[in-house]
Amino acid sequence: MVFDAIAAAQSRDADVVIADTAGRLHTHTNLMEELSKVRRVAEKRLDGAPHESLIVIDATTGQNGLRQAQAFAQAVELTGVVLTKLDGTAKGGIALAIASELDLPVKLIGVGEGLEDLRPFDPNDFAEALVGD
Ligand SMILES: Nc1nc2c(ncn2[C@@H]2O[C@H](COP(=O)(O)OP(=O)(O)OP(=O)(O)O)[C@@H](O)[C@H]2O)c(=O)[nH]1
Ligand SMILES: [Mg+2]
Repeated sequence: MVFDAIAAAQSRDADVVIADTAGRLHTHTNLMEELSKVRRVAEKRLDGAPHESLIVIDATTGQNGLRQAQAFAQAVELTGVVLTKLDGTAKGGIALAIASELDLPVKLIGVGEGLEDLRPFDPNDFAEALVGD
């Protein structure tokens, strides 16, 4: 499917293809293998693809988020993290563990359910919200 999507995008001269994979538990080996396959298929259709592989982590996730990110990083060579649900009470401290253990940057944050609520990550804002000013 990602193969066809890239082909269609190329024939329409599109700049970006976003492949949104279905959520899965990192403990499900066959589904993690499927994820690696999506990556290999994209690579086969277009040199250098996928240019980004982002894992979406809910800010309310505790230490399990680190294990999730580790397993996903092994399956698909992650390039970054999207940290969602920062509009709730969770401050997203798990991002620190992921950044230090896996050397992965947070690239986007989610602060609500609207399209405009997906925003670039600002390290200063994040640090202030985490420890207070
Ligand atoms: N408040 C808030 N809600 C969010 C945020 N991000 C996602 N949601 C909501 O959480 C719910 C699940 O979001 P999805 O984007 O469907 O989650 P998903 O991980 O793609 O789920 P699957 O594709 O089923 O694995 C939806 O109701 C979203 O609107 C966020 O940053 N803040
Ligand atoms: Mg989804």
